[in-house]
Amino acid sequence: MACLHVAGLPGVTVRNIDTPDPMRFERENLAKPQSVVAWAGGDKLRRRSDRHLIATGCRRPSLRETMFFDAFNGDADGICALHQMRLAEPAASTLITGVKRDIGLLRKIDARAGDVVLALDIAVEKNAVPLAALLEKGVKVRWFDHHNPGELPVHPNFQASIDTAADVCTSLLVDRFLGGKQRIWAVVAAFGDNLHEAARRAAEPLGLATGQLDQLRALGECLNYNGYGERLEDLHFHPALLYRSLSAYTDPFAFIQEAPEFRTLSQGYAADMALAAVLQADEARASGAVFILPDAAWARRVSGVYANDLATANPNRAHALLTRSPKGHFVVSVRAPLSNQRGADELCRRFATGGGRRAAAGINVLPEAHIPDFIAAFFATYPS
Ligand SMILES: [Mn+2]
Repeated sequence: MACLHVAGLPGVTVRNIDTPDPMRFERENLAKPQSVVAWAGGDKLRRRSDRHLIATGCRRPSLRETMFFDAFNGDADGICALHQMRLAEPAASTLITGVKRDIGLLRKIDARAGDVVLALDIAVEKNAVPLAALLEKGVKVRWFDHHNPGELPVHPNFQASIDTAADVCTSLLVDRFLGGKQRIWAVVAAFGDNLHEAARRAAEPLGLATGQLDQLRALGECLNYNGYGERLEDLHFHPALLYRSLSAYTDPFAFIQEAPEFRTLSQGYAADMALAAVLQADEARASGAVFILPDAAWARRVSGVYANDLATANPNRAHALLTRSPKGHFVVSVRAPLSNQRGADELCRRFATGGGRRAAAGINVLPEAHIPDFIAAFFATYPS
């Protein structure tokens, strides 16, 4: 048994600290702000950021409160997946997100044993190294995703719901997990991921009017549109802020009616799409078309949603959009034909920074000199 005087808390003595070296324990733990600081016998003593000590029952030797980290793709699917989860399981969490293509999010998480990470709509494969480190540290990780995961870790702290079927998105997987409790947000996300049929199928039990479905589609497209850009500065809203604003609404129609974010996004979307509509294909065949977009923020924002639009308008044709980055390379979005949703991931994975899904994939950095190789590979994947 050791006695310990709590630094900075005059008169408070904690007894029964179950540690072989109480002085070291004090040094390492009591100086830390805003953490659980001591665990004494059967009682856990917590120090809130200043001078409150609260005794509570303690079942495990945790020295601080559990922290929750939500790592989510900054597009419609990621945002709506998180919204569904946090409506069902509210928690104060740290948000980790970025532009849609910024999916190496786990390396930004500083978690400790007992903390909980929720990862949504980001590929396991692109986070394999930090994921393994978190699991080994004793962090619990829950994962929902529909991108090609590579090899999945087998670990008692890892729980995954991954389905790469072409008509599934992460929000639909979360919807499955929640038994349809927040279905309407899964519908928004499916529209955002350009899965119109899946969105309408998921919406059937909700008995919505056609006009309402059109509104949900517009919302999904706007949230998705906001995720595209090379840097956060290209975006209208940081995806974490957009999520925070959205998370105040349980009803998407109220968000559409009231939120200034929706107005900004729908106006920006219309303006950017008007600029895209006058682009000519660089190379167009019956089986596929390649567009090259200029180095402009509007082009970086609109490329993904314009690719979806082209795919919907020409369901038998594959599409590739190459957007010039300010750094000189090209960022590539590929959409398989809607009538034959395959090949996009394999095509993109042949290039060093490529990845994605069978129906929709991309390459983050395509050097200009590799454009002819890419175009040849594109038409080899989708021959006339
Ligand atoms: Mn998705």
